[in-house]
Amino acid sequence: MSFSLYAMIWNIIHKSVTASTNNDARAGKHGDVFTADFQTAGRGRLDHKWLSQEGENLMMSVVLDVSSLSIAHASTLPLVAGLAVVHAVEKLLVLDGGVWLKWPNDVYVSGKKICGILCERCGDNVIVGIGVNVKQRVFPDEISARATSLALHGVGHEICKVRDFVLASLEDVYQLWLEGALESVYHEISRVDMLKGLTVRVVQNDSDCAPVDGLCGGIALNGSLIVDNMNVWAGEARVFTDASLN
Ligand code: BT5
Repeated sequence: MSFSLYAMIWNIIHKSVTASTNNDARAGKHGDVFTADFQTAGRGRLDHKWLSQEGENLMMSVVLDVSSLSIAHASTLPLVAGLAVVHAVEKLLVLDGGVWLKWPNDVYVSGKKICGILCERCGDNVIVGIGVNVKQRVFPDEISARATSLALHGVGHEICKVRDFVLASLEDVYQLWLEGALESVYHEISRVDMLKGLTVRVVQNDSDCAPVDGLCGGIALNGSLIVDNMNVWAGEARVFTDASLN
């Protein structure tokens, strides 16, 4: 397969059932896109599970070669992927201002999660695993209060259409980001930053580090979350009211 970094050719490899498309993508090369109708062991960050009804949602893992980039540059790819999904969902839902990027890389609509992203480094590549809830209307009890889908917002798109919108957005944002146009990418990230200006608690991934509470100043250019002038690099952020922090 031939490709140029500046004109992506996506190579779609589909399975009906797999353990995790992120596992499949370990054998992939730049531009490969692994998709599945069902994952028997869909994963989120840490030990979290990704739960998705068979044939109802988009599950895909995109392989991108980042070997020519600095570690600092490559480490902001999860946010770029999140922004690409925000742009795609904005187009699919035609909801002005209602689609948000929740640091580090979830996509929310009306306070509920519609997409989760899991980026994993594998040699020269980053595997960008993207789960978007498309047709599912009923979710398992443990996530039903927090999950939403395109269908629950009244749109009945086919999964392959959602895939193509996400890949087109990813190509646009990825190219800007590759060319080093970080300022314009971050201008957009700032526009859709769900936590900016809210009081948050961030439970850090490193369990030796205490949770960080405070006013969120938004996502920094280096990909960290600013909380009370501190940079938090990895963790799970929750929004609190002032009262609940006491
Ligand atoms: C994520 O992790 O949100 C990343 C999810 C990535 C899924 C894709 S699907 C294709 C590829 N293959 C994989 O195996 N994974 C990727 P995290 O931020 O840790 O959030 C996980 C949490 O989201 C879970 O603990 C649940 O609380 C919640 N969750 C699980 N399934 C969900 C769903 N379908 N919709 C909304 N929330 C969900």
